[in-house]
Amino acid sequence: MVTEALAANKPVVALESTVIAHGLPRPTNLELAQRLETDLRTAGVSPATIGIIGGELTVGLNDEQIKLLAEDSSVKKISTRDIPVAIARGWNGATTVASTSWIAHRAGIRVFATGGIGGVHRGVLPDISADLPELERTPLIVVCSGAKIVLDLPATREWLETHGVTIVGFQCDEMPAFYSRHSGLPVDVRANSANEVVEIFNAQRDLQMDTALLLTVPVPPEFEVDAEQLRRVLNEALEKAERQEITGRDITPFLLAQMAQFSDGATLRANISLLENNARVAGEIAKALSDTL
Ligand code: PSU
Ligand code: MN
Repeated sequence: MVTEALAANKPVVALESTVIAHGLPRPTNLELAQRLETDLRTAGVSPATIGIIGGELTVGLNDEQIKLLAEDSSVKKISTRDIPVAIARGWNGATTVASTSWIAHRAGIRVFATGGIGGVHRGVLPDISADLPELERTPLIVVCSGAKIVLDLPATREWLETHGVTIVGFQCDEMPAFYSRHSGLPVDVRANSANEVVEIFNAQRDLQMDTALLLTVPVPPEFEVDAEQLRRVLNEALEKAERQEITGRDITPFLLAQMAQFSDGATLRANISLLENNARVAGEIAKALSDTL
């Protein structure tokens, strides 16, 4: 179905699966994954949730495959470096922003919706998500609510600037900070409509630039987490991660789960709301883009 929609230049939006398998608690994760797909279909857009099933890159997971990734705890978190291993070993894997982008672009998809991208982590050991270099070399529109609040946001913003990734604020001037609408960091340009976003993306393509266009959309105001509460639960989560020496691919899921617990679900509600909203905006962009093809 995704292949047919792409061949006919119909709107398609890619969705990642790490957020389903490792970013949200059960059973919320499965409900959300299904709702994102239903909402996109209702809006006249083909959803393409991406993951790895039995060692096969799968663009447009079916209901049963989404259920598997949501419920089976042996499912691995697959970033770009893990793709060849997952293929060779026949694994089931959930794909991150980095690996989803890599796969989506090669399938001919142009628009991808997620929650918050990875970036430069806080702390002394340089830990930089593979999401960033993938944004540098993959010509996609990535719709997100900025980088995850657990990261070093100024350093992440600088990295994107150095590597030539254009950050477009969707109806905002400030880069959102995932659960918060504010980071104090500017976007490169504001776009007030889907058409304005598409114009910039098409200019990048005409120039044969291979960088992604990072479109940042703030969390809907009614679900934004209060700044003081956010600071408190983030510090608690960071301290706990340090005490338990959590590192590498485990750190992001750990911090998100801890914050949801410490905030009595406030960060989880924000996460769900921004994922739904970003998918909706991505659908609008995909429709505007397919009108220009
Ligand atoms: N957005 C969310 N929840 C998540 C993620 C994004 O709302 O769990 C995932 C994405 O898949 C992203 C990954 O690529 O976290 C980043 O992990 P790391 O920092 O290990 O690269
Ligand atoms: Mn890392």
